[in-house]
Amino acid sequence: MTQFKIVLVTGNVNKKREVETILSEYDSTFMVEMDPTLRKVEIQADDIADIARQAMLEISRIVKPRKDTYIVLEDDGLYIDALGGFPGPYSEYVYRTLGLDGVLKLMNGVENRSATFRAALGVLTPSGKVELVQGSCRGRIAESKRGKGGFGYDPIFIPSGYDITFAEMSIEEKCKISHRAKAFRTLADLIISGVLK
Ligand code: ITT
Repeated sequence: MTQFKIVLVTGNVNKKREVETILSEYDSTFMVEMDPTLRKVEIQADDIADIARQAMLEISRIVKPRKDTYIVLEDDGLYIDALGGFPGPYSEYVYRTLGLDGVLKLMNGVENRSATFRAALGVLTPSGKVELVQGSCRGRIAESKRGKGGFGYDPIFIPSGYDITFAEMSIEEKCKISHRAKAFRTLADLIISGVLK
């Protein structure tokens, strides 16, 4: 059976750990590695899909496609309904500046705490095409930070159907339902079925 290589373009080792966990569902069909020589250059845009696609187009100019190898980068965003989708494409900047406490402050007294975590994958296929794959996870913003696992916004995001935050879950539990899990499972199925060549 063919083994496919997934080369992640990310500076975030938590993403690699989670992608490995997600793709372990497919036994040893996928091998996951990070390429520290590749950089995700982010344009300013309102849509994480545009950011991911553009960043992969940049990479496709300098990287030679390889047999059975998929180069993948990911742009994520937390979209809070009551804030008109903020921070969305600015999630990384807001995390670094306002931080989780700042986001909780913005949500002080706000009744509608619904939010969606979105992942947009920019993919360079073995035949040199740039494709986009997306996944999302609906949930709500917690009243306070909870849990020690995960990374980023995990301590304040409670996925739908749960009473605990992503940070209170095991990595296996988060990787069953997260935005990343949905996007990477879709990607895996497209690769295995031969749609993404
Ligand atoms: P890259 O090097 O891959 O860009 P990053 O951590 O900067 O890594 P993004 O720009 O895609 O990732 O993510 C935007 C923000 O959302 C950033 O602050 C992340 O920490 C956060 N984030 C992404 N995925 C998350 C997840 O599964 N749980 C919690 N926060 C997440």
